[in-house]
Amino acid sequence: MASRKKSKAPAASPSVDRIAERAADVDAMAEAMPFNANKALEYGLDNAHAPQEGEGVEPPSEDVGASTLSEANASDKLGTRAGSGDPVAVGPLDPVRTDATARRMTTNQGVPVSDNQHSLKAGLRGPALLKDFVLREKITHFDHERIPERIVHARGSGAHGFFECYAPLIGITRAAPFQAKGKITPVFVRFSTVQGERGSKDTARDVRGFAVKFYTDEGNWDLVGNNIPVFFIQDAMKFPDLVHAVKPEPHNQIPQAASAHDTFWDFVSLMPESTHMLMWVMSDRAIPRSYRMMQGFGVHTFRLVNADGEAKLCKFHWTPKLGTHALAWEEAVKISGADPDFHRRDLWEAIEAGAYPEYELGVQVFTEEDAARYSFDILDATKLVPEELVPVQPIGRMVLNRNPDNFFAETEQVAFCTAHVVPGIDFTNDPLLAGRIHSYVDTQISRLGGPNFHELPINAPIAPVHNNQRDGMHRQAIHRGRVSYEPNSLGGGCPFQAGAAGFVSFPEPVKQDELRGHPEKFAEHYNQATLFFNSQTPEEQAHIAGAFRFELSKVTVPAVRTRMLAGLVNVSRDLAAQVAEGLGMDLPDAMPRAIERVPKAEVKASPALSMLARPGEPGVRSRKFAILVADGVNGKEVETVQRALLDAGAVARLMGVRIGPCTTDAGEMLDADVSLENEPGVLFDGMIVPDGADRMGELRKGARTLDYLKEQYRHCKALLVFGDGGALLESAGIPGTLPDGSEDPGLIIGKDARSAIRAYIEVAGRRHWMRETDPPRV
Ligand code: HDE
Repeated sequence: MASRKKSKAPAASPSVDRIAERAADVDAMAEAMPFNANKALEYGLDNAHAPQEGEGVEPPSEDVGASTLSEANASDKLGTRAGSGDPVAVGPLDPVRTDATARRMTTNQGVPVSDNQHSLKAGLRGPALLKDFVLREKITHFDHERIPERIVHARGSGAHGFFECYAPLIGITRAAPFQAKGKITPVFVRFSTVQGERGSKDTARDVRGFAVKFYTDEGNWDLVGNNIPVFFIQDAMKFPDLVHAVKPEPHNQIPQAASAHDTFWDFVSLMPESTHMLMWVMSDRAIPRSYRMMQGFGVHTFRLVNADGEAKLCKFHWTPKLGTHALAWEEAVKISGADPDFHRRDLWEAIEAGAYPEYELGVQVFTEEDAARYSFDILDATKLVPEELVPVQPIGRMVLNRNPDNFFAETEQVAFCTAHVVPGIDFTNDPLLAGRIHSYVDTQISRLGGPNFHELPINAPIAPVHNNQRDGMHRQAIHRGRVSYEPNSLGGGCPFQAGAAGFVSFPEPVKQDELRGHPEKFAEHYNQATLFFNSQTPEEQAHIAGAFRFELSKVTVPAVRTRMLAGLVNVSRDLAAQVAEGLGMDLPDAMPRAIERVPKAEVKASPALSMLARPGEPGVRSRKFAILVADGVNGKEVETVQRALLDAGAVARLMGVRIGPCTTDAGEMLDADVSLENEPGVLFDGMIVPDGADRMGELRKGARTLDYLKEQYRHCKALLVFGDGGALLESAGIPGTLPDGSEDPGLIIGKDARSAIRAYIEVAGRRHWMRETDPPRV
């Protein structure tokens, strides 16, 4: 009430009768509003530009806002009167967190359950009885445990954390998280794949969702982005078609979590604006090593608006502190069998171990006038703004420091909506964004069973919620009082509109014909696809060519392959030729362009687009290594290596033929916590093979070890091999040098354990792609 414009209602005349007293108070309050003073404020341009705070009267007594005078009669259930005035889910999650430690079991009605092992029967061998409400409640609840999965982004993992602002951005935006240096805003983040179903593998070639819910003190702001800064299509109208094309084909539901099939490539090859996005999706961006090692982007151009209503345009970027890193494609395929939860587990374990993922938030800020000069349209979501044109300014950092207590209640029920913006953040006219503003709220209504999904604890803001919306499925709040409309005088005019303190849409002038279409600049489809391809290192370019070859080789209709190749000719003749060669096809003519005069791109190469230009912090913090052990292993080497890895912040697991104890050459006991069988080598960033005799000597030469070494080598990971390491690598068929004959920095033959592991740690945090040949040598 503090900021509200108040007029005081005349004091009600004293009365012994509370009903009469209340009636008098209500009447006095209504009388204090002889007319609707807010009404005149509803009209005129000035008021529309600067909405006024609502007027109302302060109630003369607490009773006037009550639903009933009997509210004073408290009980264990009722509690007291109006409480804080805010619904229980608003604010910290503590009041809704439930813990059964040392508690007895009850039904959902709180009735203690005497026996949770048997259904009620007529005699020990008799029929089960319908009146067994305990069984029926349990089974009925179970029957309804599942809710519809997300139509896209069904597979995901979430974490809590915080955002910290580096410096106030008051001149640029009034958005709450950016108002003071060091200001902390709680966040919940959900990472996801797009195509696959809820139980699908994590390591599919796919775009990753990067959705952040900021619980700001001015309400929730959801930045629902991806790990790729552009999108397949330019207009929301095409989204259902895109999704139908990429999802498993409808007749046989094949393939799961994969774009390598006819309908996807049929669609995108007819939709040349997808080409830029396809370059990213065929790059290693689509097979990240970890959610902790990928960038995030808001994709659309947004607006930042300051307290004076001045706006600038903006693109949002998340940059991981650990750098951007990818898996090798073959490795991703193997991981999907060995551990379909690879990314989920990685995120969970890192947070449990205190290796909190951290990302810097950056913005590219530019004006409408700047944008008008660009060769591309900033409302076209298939285009990015090159960093060489507008640099990214860091504005804060996000740290993910808490795993959810319950996957379903939090990660599954979290409802991100692009419509959730706060004062200071606004939309632009990006036609893709416009569709999203509608779609996300709409989808939650069916997914979460009604319009009250904002009351689920994970979705409720920390800012107070008051409005006149009522009822609907699963309503949690019990609203006090009889007023649920505005204007009112019976509720003292409350809740009153916030005026300029509220969300005021940026008043973008509009004077256009209503029509369906896109501006000319949207018709240019290849400049930035070429920019992306040309900005990649040769290794990255080779991976892109390999990915197109793989995906198109799964397309069974030759005409679709040809059509796609024709599009690629417009990106890079060289790329198209490599793919054609890989498919055993002739290079077709270039696909006709949708635009006659191609605008000249202002940037020809953007090193910032290469993942390899973003290695992040050096070292191996939070990376996962296996040290091979068996009876007779050199215990000193194991100890030195393990200690050094742990000191470097890495995870070092002892990998045996089976889990359990083994004895070192010095007779000490080691406990292998993973086995060659239960955690295949693909799940590790590197493997170390110590020296040893006995079983260790045999194990070193065994087929499984040699396979692992080969795999590690093929996936370009660093190897550290002790003892007669050279011979061991040779028996695995591993070449001692890179294809160009130079030394392979990722192959270390250890003599002195201390210096060997030091050298290994220097090179083990990245991949040694220079090793690759196509086809692979090993
Ligand atoms: Fe989404 N998208 N999308 N999307 N999207 C959904 O919302 C949609 C788009 C993104 O972890 C759905 O709650 C339309 C772009 C993420 O819960 C749905 C259009 C970008 C997530 C939906 C797009 C995204 C979603 C499915 C084109 C990157 C997961 C379930 C107009 C900027 C959020 C849901 C989470 C989820 C619609 C395009 C990112 C159906 C109509 C572009 C990260 O509402």
